[in-house]
Amino acid sequence: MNESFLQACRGERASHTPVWMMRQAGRYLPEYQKVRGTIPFLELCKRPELCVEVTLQPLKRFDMDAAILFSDILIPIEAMGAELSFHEGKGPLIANPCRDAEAVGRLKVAEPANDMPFVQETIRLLRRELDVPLIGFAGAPFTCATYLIEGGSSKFFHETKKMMFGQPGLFHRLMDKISETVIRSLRAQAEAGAQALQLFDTWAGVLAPCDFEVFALPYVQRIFRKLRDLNVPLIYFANNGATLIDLSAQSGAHVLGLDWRMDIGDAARRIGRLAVQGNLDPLALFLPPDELKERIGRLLNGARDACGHIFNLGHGIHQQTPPEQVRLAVEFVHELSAR
Ligand code: 1CP
Repeated sequence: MNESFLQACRGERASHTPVWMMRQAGRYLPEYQKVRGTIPFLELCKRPELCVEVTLQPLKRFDMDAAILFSDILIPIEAMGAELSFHEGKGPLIANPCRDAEAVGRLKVAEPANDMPFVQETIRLLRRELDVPLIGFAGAPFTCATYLIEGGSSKFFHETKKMMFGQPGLFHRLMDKISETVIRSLRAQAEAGAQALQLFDTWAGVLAPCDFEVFALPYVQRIFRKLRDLNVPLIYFANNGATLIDLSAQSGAHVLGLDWRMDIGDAARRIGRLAVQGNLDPLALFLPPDELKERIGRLLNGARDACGHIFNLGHGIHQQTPPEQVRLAVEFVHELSAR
């Protein structure tokens, strides 16, 4: 078993800086497109043998140091009672957005063993195949809440903020239910064999720090507090989170994921004993190889004093990324960080 990822999460020195990439299984790979050509996305997420195949696709091509479960942050949302569908080019849609007390009351706290058993089954199957650690994940409560309240993706988060500011009590009740679902989902994933857990807070960056502190962070803290006993690394990724970094450092995570907008060395100095994960601009994968290598070298150097560094992108891989560039980036990280 290649332990470099888990070592870096614990702040231990590994033989090289471990690397994986957000959305490493996905639409930039022709073999993923081939599977997707036969089945809609949401159905794919519910077929363990296909989720295993898709999770393994990037690991067959590239020397990644960790695998991430193929699933989606909206799976537990559907399990709570959201009428979820995905539309080509439009992203997720929820037919019954959750905007009043009745709707919040109707949502249930999901029970992973009954409501999403395919996730745990995928993990059990994957663990038999993998020789790198497997990362499980969930959406952070605020990010999940935006999808539930807006009814899909959003640009201005009008409905979310209307509830947050206008009916804070109701918003907190919704966050309670989501958080309990996330806790159960992540616990079930770890019990099935996930060796690290990441919370994706994709939309945290649309909040002012004062609102993040009141409406989002306490739930992240609760989730990590309740999962500490699992003894697996806990990773918090707040996208567009440069202004939230000092607060994020109080989340209870062992590792902070960073987007590319912040300097990794500055972030590492500010967060002290936590490990960092990140943070190459995903579009840097389009650079000519020599410039890509130079940039990766600078990033590794910037993170040299961090208490553990896991190399990653600052957000998900873009669909148009040439797979060959991903292979090169992984090679450069390993070559330049070999100790
Ligand atoms: O058409 C397709 O094939 C679907 C594309 C796709 C894929 C490959 C979606 C739809 N989700 C996924 C997989 C996925 N999603 C993974 C596992 C794969 C991996 O990382 O290797 C993970 C971890 C996610 C998590 C996820 N889903 C997030 C958080 C991370 C992030 O990118 O910020 C979010 C916000 C989603 C929601 C989602 N899923 C898919 C879409 C189109 C969206 C909406 C994004 C938006 O609102 O803009």
